[in-house]
Amino acid sequence: MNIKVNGKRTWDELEQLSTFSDTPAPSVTRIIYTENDLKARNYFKGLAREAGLEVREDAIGNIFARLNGDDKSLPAIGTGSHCDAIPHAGKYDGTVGVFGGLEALRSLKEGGFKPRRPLEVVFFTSEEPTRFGIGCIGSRLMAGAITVDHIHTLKDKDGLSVDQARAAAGYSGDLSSAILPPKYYEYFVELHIEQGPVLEREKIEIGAVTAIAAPASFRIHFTGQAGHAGSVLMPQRKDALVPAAILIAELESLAKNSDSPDSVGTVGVVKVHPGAINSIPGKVTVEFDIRDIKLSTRDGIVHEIHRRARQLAEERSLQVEIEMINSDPPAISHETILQAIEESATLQGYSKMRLVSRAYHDSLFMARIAPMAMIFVPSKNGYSHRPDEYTSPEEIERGVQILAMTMSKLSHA
Ligand code: HGY
Ligand code: MN
Ligand code: MN
Repeated sequence: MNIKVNGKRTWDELEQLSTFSDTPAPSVTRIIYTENDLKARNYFKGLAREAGLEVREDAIGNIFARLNGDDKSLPAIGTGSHCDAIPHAGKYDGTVGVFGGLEALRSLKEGGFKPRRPLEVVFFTSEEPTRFGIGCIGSRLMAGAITVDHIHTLKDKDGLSVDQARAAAGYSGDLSSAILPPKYYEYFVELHIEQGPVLEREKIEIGAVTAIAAPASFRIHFTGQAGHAGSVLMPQRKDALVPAAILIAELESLAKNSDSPDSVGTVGVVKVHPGAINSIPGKVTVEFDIRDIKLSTRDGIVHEIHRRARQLAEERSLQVEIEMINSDPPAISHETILQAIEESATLQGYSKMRLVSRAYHDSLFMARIAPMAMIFVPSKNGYSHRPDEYTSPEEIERGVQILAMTMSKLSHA
Protein backbone atom coordinates (compact mmCIF):
# COMPACT_ATOMS: atom_id res chain seq x y z
CA MET A 1 0.00 0.00 0.00
CA ASN A 2 1.30 3.43 -0.91
CA ILE A 3 0.98 5.43 2.30
CA LYS A 4 0.74 9.23 1.94
CA VAL A 5 0.04 11.39 4.97
CA ASN A 6 -1.46 14.87 4.75
CA GLY A 7 1.13 17.15 6.34
CA LYS A 8 -0.82 20.33 5.58
CA ARG A 9 -3.79 19.02 7.56
CA THR A 10 -1.54 18.31 10.53
CA TRP A 11 0.15 21.68 10.25
CA ASP A 12 -3.22 23.48 10.21
CA GLU A 13 -4.39 21.46 13.22
CA LEU A 14 -1.20 22.33 15.12
CA GLU A 15 -1.76 26.00 14.33
CA GLN A 16 -5.33 25.80 15.67
CA LEU A 17 -4.12 23.85 18.74
CA SER A 18 -1.56 26.56 19.51
CA THR A 19 -4.38 29.09 20.01
CA PHE A 20 -5.39 27.15 23.15
CA SER A 21 -2.82 28.94 25.31
CA ASP A 22 -2.67 31.04 28.51
CA THR A 23 0.03 33.24 26.95
CA PRO A 24 0.00 35.18 23.66
CA ALA A 25 1.45 33.79 20.41
CA PRO A 26 4.09 32.76 19.54
CA SER A 27 4.41 31.36 23.06
CA VAL A 28 2.23 28.49 24.26
CA THR A 29 1.36 27.85 27.90
CA ARG A 30 -1.04 24.96 28.46
CA ILE A 31 -1.09 23.57 31.98
CA ILE A 32 -2.72 20.25 32.76
CA TYR A 33 -6.51 20.32 33.47
CA THR A 34 -6.80 24.07 32.79
CA GLU A 35 -9.36 25.52 30.38
CA ASN A 36 -6.90 25.56 27.48
CA ASP A 37 -5.83 22.00 28.20
CA LEU A 38 -9.48 20.96 28.06
CA LYS A 39 -9.93 22.84 24.76
CA ALA A 40 -6.95 20.92 23.36
CA ARG A 41 -8.44 17.65 24.59
CA ASN A 42 -11.84 18.32 23.07
CA TYR A 43 -10.23 19.40 19.82
CA PHE A 44 -8.25 16.17 19.60
CA LYS A 45 -11.22 13.97 20.53
CA GLY A 46 -13.43 15.69 17.95
CA LEU A 47 -10.93 15.12 15.15
CA ALA A 48 -10.32 11.52 16.21
CA ARG A 49 -14.05 10.75 16.21
CA GLU A 50 -14.44 12.51 12.85
CA ALA A 51 -11.72 10.19 11.54
CA GLY A 52 -13.76 7.19 12.70
CA LEU A 53 -11.36 6.17 15.46
CA GLU A 54 -12.59 4.58 18.69
CA VAL A 55 -11.98 7.10 21.49
CA ARG A 56 -11.78 6.42 25.22
CA GLU A 57 -10.33 8.22 28.26
CA ASP A 58 -8.98 6.82 31.50
CA ALA A 59 -9.43 8.03 35.09
CA ILE A 60 -6.52 10.49 34.97
CA GLY A 61 -7.31 11.82 31.52
CA ASN A 62 -5.09 9.84 29.16
CA ILE A 63 -7.01 9.81 25.86
CA PHE A 64 -6.81 6.79 23.53
CA ALA A 65 -7.86 6.90 19.85
CA ARG A 66 -7.81 3.46 18.21
CA LEU A 67 -7.97 2.10 14.66
CA ASN A 68 -9.02 -1.50 15.09
CA GLY A 69 -7.43 -4.26 13.03
CA ASP A 70 -8.45 -7.71 11.88
CA ASP A 71 -8.06 -9.02 15.41
CA LYS A 72 -9.19 -6.65 18.18
CA SER A 73 -7.77 -8.97 20.83
CA LEU A 74 -4.16 -8.54 19.67
CA PRO A 75 -1.81 -6.15 21.52
CA ALA A 76 -1.84 -2.80 19.74
CA ILE A 77 0.87 -0.77 18.07
CA GLY A 78 0.93 2.40 20.16
CA THR A 79 2.06 5.93 19.50
CA GLY A 80 1.34 9.28 21.12
CA SER A 81 2.75 12.12 23.16
CA HIS A 82 1.53 15.16 25.11
CA CYS A 83 -0.13 18.52 24.55
CA ASP A 84 0.53 20.13 27.92
CA ALA A 85 3.16 22.86 27.63
CA ILE A 86 5.34 24.52 30.23
CA PRO A 87 4.94 28.30 30.66
CA HIS A 88 6.10 30.31 27.63
CA ALA A 89 6.89 27.22 25.60
CA GLY A 90 6.58 26.61 21.87
CA LYS A 91 3.99 24.97 19.60
CA TYR A 92 5.62 21.65 18.79
CA ASP A 93 6.93 19.92 21.95
CA GLY A 94 4.68 16.87 22.30
CA THR A 95 1.93 18.12 20.01
CA VAL A 96 3.69 16.84 16.88
CA GLY A 97 3.49 13.36 18.38
CA VAL A 98 -0.18 13.59 19.31
CA PHE A 99 -1.51 15.18 16.12
CA GLY A 100 1.09 13.42 14.00
CA GLY A 101 -0.10 10.15 15.50
CA LEU A 102 -3.69 11.09 14.71
CA GLU A 103 -2.68 11.88 11.13
CA ALA A 104 -0.80 8.59 10.77
CA LEU A 105 -3.88 6.55 11.81
CA ARG A 106 -6.25 8.75 9.83
CA SER A 107 -4.25 8.61 6.60
CA LEU A 108 -3.73 4.85 6.92
CA LYS A 109 -7.49 4.42 7.35
CA GLU A 110 -8.27 6.76 4.45
CA GLY A 111 -5.80 4.84 2.33
CA GLY A 112 -7.68 1.63 3.03
CA PHE A 113 -4.93 0.10 5.23
CA LYS A 114 -6.20 -2.88 7.19
CA PRO A 115 -4.00 -3.30 10.26
CA ARG A 116 -3.55 -6.81 11.61
CA ARG A 117 -2.91 -5.42 15.09
CA PRO A 118 -4.89 -2.38 16.25
CA LEU A 119 -3.14 1.00 15.98
CA GLU A 120 -3.61 3.49 18.82
CA VAL A 121 -2.57 7.08 19.46
CA VAL A 122 -2.41 8.35 23.06
CA PHE A 123 -2.81 11.94 24.26
CA PHE A 124 -0.94 11.52 27.56
CA THR A 125 -1.89 13.46 30.67
CA SER A 126 0.62 15.70 32.42
CA GLU A 127 3.91 14.92 30.68
CA GLU A 128 5.32 18.20 31.99
CA PRO A 129 6.10 18.56 35.72
CA THR A 130 4.81 22.15 35.79
CA ARG A 131 1.64 21.77 37.86
CA PHE A 132 2.23 18.74 40.08
CA GLY A 133 6.04 18.71 40.26
CA ILE A 134 6.71 15.36 38.59
CA GLY A 135 6.63 14.65 34.85
CA CYS A 136 4.81 11.92 32.94
CA ILE A 137 2.09 11.26 35.55
CA GLY A 138 -0.24 9.76 32.93
CA SER A 139 2.31 7.43 31.33
CA ARG A 140 3.82 6.52 34.72
CA LEU A 141 0.40 5.45 35.92
CA MET A 142 -0.34 3.45 32.76
CA ALA A 143 3.01 1.66 33.15
CA GLY A 144 2.65 1.10 36.90
CA ALA A 145 5.71 3.32 37.45
CA ILE A 146 4.02 5.45 40.10
CA THR A 147 1.72 4.29 42.87
CA VAL A 148 -1.84 5.53 43.14
CA ASP A 149 -1.04 6.52 46.74
CA HIS A 150 1.84 8.69 45.50
CA ILE A 151 -0.44 10.44 43.01
CA HIS A 152 -2.92 11.15 45.82
CA THR A 153 -0.17 13.10 47.64
CA LEU A 154 0.63 15.41 44.69
CA LYS A 155 -0.63 19.00 45.01
CA ASP A 156 -0.22 22.13 42.89
CA LYS A 157 1.02 25.52 44.14
CA ASP A 158 -2.49 26.37 45.37
CA GLY A 159 -2.72 23.14 47.36
CA LEU A 160 -5.15 21.51 44.92
CA SER A 161 -4.59 17.74 44.62
CA VAL A 162 -4.44 15.77 41.37
CA ASP A 163 -7.76 14.21 42.40
CA GLN A 164 -9.43 17.56 42.94
CA ALA A 165 -8.02 18.96 39.68
CA ARG A 166 -8.93 15.91 37.60
CA ALA A 167 -12.45 15.85 39.06
CA ALA A 168 -12.89 19.53 38.15
CA ALA A 169 -11.77 18.62 34.62
CA GLY A 170 -14.38 15.88 34.45
CA TYR A 171 -12.22 12.83 35.17
CA SER A 172 -13.29 10.38 37.85
CA GLY A 173 -12.90 6.74 38.73
CA ASP A 174 -10.30 4.78 40.58
CA LEU A 175 -6.81 5.65 39.34
CA SER A 176 -5.78 2.00 39.47
CA SER A 177 -8.13 1.40 36.54
CA ALA A 178 -5.67 3.37 34.37
CA ILE A 179 -2.87 0.83 34.85
CA LEU A 180 -2.54 -1.04 31.55
CA PRO A 181 -2.77 -4.86 31.55
CA PRO A 182 0.33 -6.83 30.50
CA LYS A 183 0.99 -6.94 26.73
CA TYR A 184 -1.42 -4.09 26.07
CA TYR A 185 1.03 -2.82 23.43
CA GLU A 186 3.09 -5.00 21.09
CA TYR A 187 5.29 -2.01 20.25
CA PHE A 188 5.26 1.69 21.16
CA VAL A 189 6.80 4.36 18.89
CA GLU A 190 6.60 8.10 19.61
CA LEU A 191 7.17 10.94 17.17
CA HIS A 192 8.74 14.03 18.78
CA ILE A 193 10.78 17.09 17.90
CA GLU A 194 14.43 16.59 18.83
CA GLN A 195 14.60 19.59 21.17
CA GLY A 196 18.32 19.66 20.44
CA PRO A 197 20.74 20.72 17.66
CA VAL A 198 22.01 17.40 16.28
CA LEU A 199 19.71 16.68 13.30
CA GLU A 200 19.89 20.26 12.05
CA ARG A 201 23.68 20.40 12.51
CA GLU A 202 24.12 17.08 10.67
CA LYS A 203 21.50 18.05 8.05
CA ILE A 204 19.53 14.87 8.75
CA GLU A 205 15.78 14.60 8.21
CA ILE A 206 14.82 11.68 10.48
CA GLY A 207 16.26 10.62 13.84
CA ALA A 208 15.91 7.06 15.14
CA VAL A 209 16.23 7.44 18.91
CA THR A 210 18.32 4.72 20.55
CA ALA A 211 17.91 5.75 24.21
CA ILE A 212 16.16 8.24 26.47
CA ALA A 213 18.22 9.91 29.19
CA ALA A 214 17.67 9.04 32.85
CA PRO A 215 16.07 12.00 34.65
CA ALA A 216 16.29 12.66 38.38
CA SER A 217 14.84 15.65 40.19
CA PHE A 218 14.65 16.69 43.80
CA ARG A 219 14.13 19.65 46.13
CA ILE A 220 16.57 20.79 48.81
CA HIS A 221 15.06 22.84 51.65
CA PHE A 222 17.50 24.95 53.72
CA THR A 223 16.29 26.55 56.97
CA GLY A 224 18.39 29.26 58.60
CA GLN A 225 17.43 32.48 60.31
CA ALA A 226 15.69 35.42 58.70
CA GLY A 227 16.78 38.84 59.92
CA HIS A 228 17.47 42.46 59.19
CA ALA A 229 19.89 42.93 56.27
CA GLY A 230 21.49 45.90 58.05
CA SER A 231 21.68 45.07 61.71
CA VAL A 232 22.69 41.37 61.66
CA LEU A 233 26.46 41.24 61.22
CA MET A 234 27.99 38.57 59.03
CA PRO A 235 29.38 36.27 61.80
CA GLN A 236 25.90 36.01 63.33
CA ARG A 237 24.10 35.08 60.13
CA LYS A 238 22.40 31.81 59.17
CA ASP A 239 21.66 32.75 55.61
CA ALA A 240 19.67 29.94 53.90
CA LEU A 241 20.36 31.18 50.35
CA VAL A 242 24.17 31.13 50.34
CA PRO A 243 24.54 27.32 50.53
CA ALA A 244 21.94 27.06 47.74
CA ALA A 245 24.03 29.38 45.59
CA ILE A 246 27.15 27.33 46.30
CA LEU A 247 25.35 24.13 45.27
CA ILE A 248 24.06 25.66 42.04
CA ALA A 249 27.61 26.60 41.03
CA GLU A 250 28.95 23.18 42.08
CA LEU A 251 26.22 21.40 40.08
CA GLU A 252 27.40 23.17 36.93
CA SER A 253 30.96 22.11 37.59
CA LEU A 254 29.99 18.48 38.36
CA ALA A 255 27.95 18.20 35.15
CA LYS A 256 30.65 19.88 33.02
CA ASN A 257 33.48 17.73 34.42
CA SER A 258 31.76 14.33 34.65
CA ASP A 259 32.94 11.24 32.73
CA SER A 260 30.06 11.58 30.28
CA PRO A 261 29.28 14.25 27.65
CA ASP A 262 25.58 13.67 28.30
CA SER A 263 25.59 14.92 31.91
CA VAL A 264 23.28 17.88 32.41
CA GLY A 265 22.32 19.68 35.61
CA THR A 266 19.76 22.46 35.94
CA VAL A 267 18.26 24.57 38.71
CA GLY A 268 15.18 26.25 37.31
CA VAL A 269 13.30 27.04 40.52
CA VAL A 270 14.53 28.79 43.70
CA LYS A 271 12.01 29.90 46.33
CA VAL A 272 13.26 32.39 48.94
CA HIS A 273 11.41 33.31 52.14
CA PRO A 274 10.68 36.04 53.09
CA GLY A 275 11.95 37.24 49.69
CA ALA A 276 12.65 40.88 50.53
CA ILE A 277 15.72 42.80 49.39
CA ASN A 278 16.54 43.90 52.92
CA SER A 279 15.84 40.62 54.71
CA ILE A 280 18.23 37.69 55.22
CA PRO A 281 16.72 34.55 53.61
CA GLY A 282 15.46 32.31 56.41
CA LYS A 283 14.00 29.51 54.28
CA VAL A 284 15.03 28.47 50.76
CA THR A 285 13.88 25.69 48.44
CA VAL A 286 15.98 24.79 45.40
CA GLU A 287 14.75 22.39 42.68
CA PHE A 288 17.39 20.27 40.89
CA ASP A 289 17.05 18.48 37.53
CA ILE A 290 19.98 16.11 36.79
CA ARG A 291 20.19 13.75 33.80
CA ASP A 292 22.54 11.48 31.89
CA ILE A 293 22.27 8.51 29.60
CA LYS A 294 24.72 6.77 31.96
CA LEU A 295 22.82 5.98 35.16
CA SER A 296 25.95 5.63 37.32
CA THR A 297 27.18 9.07 36.28
CA ARG A 298 23.78 10.67 36.92
CA ASP A 299 23.53 9.04 40.33
CA GLY A 300 27.09 10.07 41.16
CA ILE A 301 26.21 13.72 40.63
CA VAL A 302 22.96 13.40 42.59
CA HIS A 303 24.72 11.79 45.55
CA GLU A 304 27.49 14.42 45.55
CA ILE A 305 24.97 17.28 45.61
CA HIS A 306 23.17 15.58 48.51
CA ARG A 307 26.47 15.08 50.37
CA ARG A 308 27.50 18.71 49.90
CA ALA A 309 24.08 19.98 50.95
CA ARG A 310 24.38 18.16 54.27
CA GLN A 311 27.99 19.32 54.72
CA LEU A 312 27.14 22.98 54.04
CA ALA A 313 24.19 22.82 56.41
CA GLU A 314 26.38 21.43 59.16
CA GLU A 315 29.15 24.01 58.59
CA ARG A 316 26.61 26.85 58.71
CA SER A 317 24.37 25.48 61.49
CA LEU A 318 21.38 25.29 59.16
CA GLN A 319 18.73 22.62 58.83
CA VAL A 320 18.48 20.80 55.54
CA GLU A 321 15.85 18.47 54.08
CA ILE A 322 16.28 16.59 50.78
CA GLU A 323 13.01 15.70 49.04
CA MET A 324 13.38 13.29 46.07
CA ILE A 325 10.82 13.87 43.29
CA ASN A 326 11.89 11.21 40.77
CA SER A 327 14.90 9.10 39.92
CA ASP A 328 14.25 7.10 36.77
CA PRO A 329 16.48 4.72 34.81
CA PRO A 330 17.18 5.42 31.12
CA ALA A 331 15.16 3.62 28.44
CA ILE A 332 16.82 1.70 25.61
CA SER A 333 15.03 1.47 22.25
CA HIS A 334 14.12 -1.82 20.61
CA GLU A 335 16.06 -2.82 17.49
CA THR A 336 13.00 -4.06 15.60
CA ILE A 337 11.40 -0.62 15.75
CA LEU A 338 14.64 1.20 14.96
CA GLN A 339 15.03 -0.92 11.84
CA ALA A 340 11.41 -0.29 10.80
CA ILE A 341 12.05 3.45 11.16
CA GLU A 342 15.28 3.28 9.13
CA GLU A 343 13.75 1.07 6.40
CA SER A 344 10.84 3.49 6.07
CA ALA A 345 13.21 6.45 5.82
CA THR A 346 15.24 4.64 3.16
CA LEU A 347 12.09 3.83 1.16
CA GLN A 348 11.17 7.52 1.28
CA GLY A 349 14.66 8.66 0.42
CA TYR A 350 14.96 10.60 3.69
CA SER A 351 18.34 10.97 5.37
CA LYS A 352 18.44 9.36 8.81
CA MET A 353 20.69 8.81 11.81
CA ARG A 354 20.59 7.25 15.24
CA LEU A 355 20.85 9.51 18.27
CA VAL A 356 19.91 9.67 21.94
CA SER A 357 17.19 11.77 23.52
CA ARG A 358 18.36 14.02 26.33
CA ALA A 359 14.82 15.16 27.01
CA TYR A 360 12.53 12.65 28.64
CA HIS A 361 9.21 11.62 27.12
CA ASP A 362 6.22 9.44 27.88
CA SER A 363 8.04 6.72 25.97
CA LEU A 364 10.47 6.54 28.89
CA PHE A 365 7.64 4.82 30.78
CA MET A 366 6.02 3.04 27.85
CA ALA A 367 9.42 1.27 27.58
CA ARG A 368 8.61 -0.38 30.92
CA ILE A 369 5.65 -2.24 29.37
CA ALA A 370 6.48 -2.62 25.66
CA PRO A 371 9.38 -2.53 23.19
CA MET A 372 9.83 1.19 22.49
CA ALA A 373 11.57 3.59 20.13
CA MET A 374 11.16 7.20 19.03
CA ILE A 375 11.27 9.15 15.79
CA PHE A 376 12.80 12.63 15.91
CA VAL A 377 12.40 15.53 13.52
CA PRO A 378 14.74 18.55 13.60
CA SER A 379 14.38 21.55 15.93
CA LYS A 380 15.51 24.90 14.49
CA ASN A 381 18.70 25.95 16.31
CA GLY A 382 17.93 23.10 18.74
CA TYR A 383 15.55 25.42 20.56
CA SER A 384 12.72 24.06 22.72
CA HIS A 385 10.74 25.07 25.81
CA ARG A 386 10.75 28.61 24.38
CA PRO A 387 8.39 30.51 22.03
CA ASP A 388 10.78 30.37 19.06
CA GLU A 389 10.77 26.57 19.08
CA TYR A 390 10.29 25.65 15.41
CA THR A 391 9.99 22.66 13.11
CA SER A 392 8.89 23.25 9.51
CA PRO A 393 5.73 21.82 7.90
CA GLU A 394 7.92 19.70 5.60
CA GLU A 395 9.94 18.31 8.51
CA ILE A 396 6.78 17.48 10.42
CA GLU A 397 5.22 15.82 7.38
CA ARG A 398 8.33 13.64 6.93
CA GLY A 399 8.13 12.57 10.58
CA VAL A 400 4.44 11.71 10.29
CA GLN A 401 5.07 9.81 7.06
CA ILE A 402 7.75 7.68 8.75
CA LEU A 403 5.51 7.14 11.76
CA ALA A 404 2.65 5.90 9.55
CA MET A 405 4.96 3.59 7.60
CA THR A 406 6.62 2.28 10.76
CA MET A 407 3.31 1.57 12.49
CA SER A 408 1.92 -0.19 9.43
CA LYS A 409 5.06 -2.37 9.29
CA LEU A 410 4.85 -3.20 12.99
CA SER A 411 1.14 -3.92 12.74
CA HIS A 412 1.97 -6.92 10.59
CA ALA A 413 5.32 -7.80 12.22
O1 HGY B 1 11.85 17.86 30.70
C1 HGY B 1 11.72 17.15 29.71
O2 HGY B 1 12.65 16.52 29.25
C2 HGY B 1 10.38 17.06 29.03
O3 HGY B 1 10.29 18.11 28.13
N1 HGY B 1 9.30 17.12 29.99
MN1 MN C 1 8.76 19.43 27.26
MN1 MN D 1 7.86 16.64 25.10
